[in-house]
Amino acid sequence: MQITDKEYKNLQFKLANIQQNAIRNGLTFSVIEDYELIFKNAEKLFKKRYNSIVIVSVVAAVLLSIVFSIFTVDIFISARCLLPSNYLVWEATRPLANCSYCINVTKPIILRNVTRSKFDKYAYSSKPIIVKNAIGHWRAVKEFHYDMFKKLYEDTVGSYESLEEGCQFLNFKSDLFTLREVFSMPRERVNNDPGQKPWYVGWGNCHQGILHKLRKYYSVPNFLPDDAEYPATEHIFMGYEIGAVMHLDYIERLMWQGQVKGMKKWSVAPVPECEHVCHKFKFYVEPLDIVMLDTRIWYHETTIPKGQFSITVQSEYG
Ligand SMILES: O=C(O)CCC(=O)C(=O)O
Ligand SMILES: [Fe+2]
Repeated sequence: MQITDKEYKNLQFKLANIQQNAIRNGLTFSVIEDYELIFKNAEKLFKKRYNSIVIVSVVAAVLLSIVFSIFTVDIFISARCLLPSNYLVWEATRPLANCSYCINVTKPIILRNVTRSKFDKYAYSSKPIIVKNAIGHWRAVKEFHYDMFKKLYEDTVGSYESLEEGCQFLNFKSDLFTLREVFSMPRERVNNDPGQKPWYVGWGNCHQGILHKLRKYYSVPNFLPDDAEYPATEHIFMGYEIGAVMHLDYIERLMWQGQVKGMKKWSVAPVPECEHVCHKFKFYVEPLDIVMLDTRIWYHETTIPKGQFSITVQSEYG
């Protein structure tokens, strides 16, 4: 049972009155002591209530900080906005992984000259895979540049608007919040000249006109399984140094990524329930490689080595 401040004050006032009347009417101290006992009990009740206020405040503070951390984690972790709005809740409630996908895996499987039938046994293994020299035939390798994307977006009506209407723009840790800002940077920053802040961004090519044009520069790897399904759009990631912080992706399929330009360092780690049997490790993806990773169960973080400018085309299969 708890009493309010007001009730406590009232009780105190009434008890004080009774006590004074009692003394005035010549009542003995033992009766007064009884009243004092009631007082003390009332005080205890008040303290109890005070304690519960403290407990409630502490719980509220903890909850608020969780909400705050979820919010900030959301900002920093979102590698693709396909993530749930509440990353920590999703991570805490996702089904536990069967660790066979990472047992004895300490580096990616390296494949060369891969055909669909050769790739078949790896396709859904969820093991990290690099296919070397897989995109040398893409026009993107020669023609993807910052200026090429800038021109394409500036010349296409509704291109920027498509990114404001549900298409994904990811600034990772850069201070650039729209593609318009990315394509308005001073030349020194574009080139990451000494003293400039490095930048790294990604976006979905959802505008139909842009998608149609960009798909002429690359193609879905032809060794992916016959029956695989693909999303309706791809993502472009480009920039210097920064990369993505450690995260899991909330996506439907496995990830593939063509490394069009520059090198990218990947740090991957198993999910916590597999940490006792699996290991984290790092690897580099070189220009013309395709990397495949089940980003739903491999934590991953990326960085672009200093001096490199990375451009990748990224999508999913499954
Ligand atoms: O390529 C990157 O820098 C990050 C990619 C990523 O997080 C992903 O493909 O899921
Ligand atoms: Fe990711």
